Amino acid sequence: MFDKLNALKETFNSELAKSKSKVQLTILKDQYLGRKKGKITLLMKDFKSVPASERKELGKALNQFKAEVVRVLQDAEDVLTDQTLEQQLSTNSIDITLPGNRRPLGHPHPLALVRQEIESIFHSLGYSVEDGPEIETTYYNFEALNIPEDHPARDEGDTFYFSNNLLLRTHTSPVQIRTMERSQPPLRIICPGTVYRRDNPDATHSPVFQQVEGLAVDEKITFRDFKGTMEFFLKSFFSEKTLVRFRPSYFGFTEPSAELDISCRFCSGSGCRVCKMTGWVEVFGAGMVDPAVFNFVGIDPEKYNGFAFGIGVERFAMMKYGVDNILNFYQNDLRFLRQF
Ligand code: 2NM
Repeated sequence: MFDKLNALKETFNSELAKSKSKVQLTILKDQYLGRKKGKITLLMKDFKSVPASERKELGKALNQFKAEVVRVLQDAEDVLTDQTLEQQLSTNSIDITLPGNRRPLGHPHPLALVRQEIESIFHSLGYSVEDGPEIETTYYNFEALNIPEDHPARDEGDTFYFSNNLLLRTHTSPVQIRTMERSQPPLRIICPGTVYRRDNPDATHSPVFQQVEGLAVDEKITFRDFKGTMEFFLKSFFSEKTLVRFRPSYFGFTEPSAELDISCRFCSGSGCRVCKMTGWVEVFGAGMVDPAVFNFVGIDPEKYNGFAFGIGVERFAMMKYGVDNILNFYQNDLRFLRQF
């Protein structure tokens, strides 16, 4: 028996030396330690035939050899695991000091930037922001604004109608009407939002565009308050040296009404292509709220008055950033958008 054991030790050692892979190690393990036909297992089964005098010593030797085989096979497997890992690291050569791939971070759209700046200036004057529906009734979009039934602004060719009395709002004025209906003065609000008009798209027209309309209602608001607020706003938005001019105009919902011009920012008033050699550029329309509007919303026109204005966000963004085509804001071309 001892001879068999010694012979087995030798063959095991030589076979172990030849095992160069995990698969080979697994086969070797099975050959020696397998539950049914393993060489050591079989030797242990033969134990019964060993004379009693030899049993103790042989048993000890057998157990030692079995433990040795288990340990040596595990060691050999560990060595192979380390080698494989090192090999992978050296051939794949991952440089863990390289910076990671950063996800591109978004940023506000230029129209959002301009809207936020307009909001922030009026916020500093005590105005708050009001919101309302983009689908409106003819009552809120026209009627309550003193725009008569036969006014061209109501025309099907200018307005997107869903039905006789349902439409996409053509300005954010209905938000001001709704606010005046549910609250009494003093009121200082601005209404930013998307509006819709049936215009063919070109360099200065988009059928979908953004407005910030504003409204102040209180006792004894004067035309001077109106002018001062508009001048403060335009100087804050463009620059301190901006000159502001009020030209008489007409809107159904304001009386008197004005178109506001600023001195041309591109030629400082000396005349260029942008201001068509006039030195002035039209920026928006405004006026003192017509008493008829107050009557629609249940505000007493004998006690209160106020002013209102309607700013086109795209127009402001084009002037501020020198953009010559409004459609740039709606084409989502990243080469354009990344500049802001
Ligand atoms: C403009 C010009 C002038 C305006 C008037 C009102 C309201 F609801 F108070 F009557 N909201 N917006 C207004 C006045 C809008 O846009 C060019």
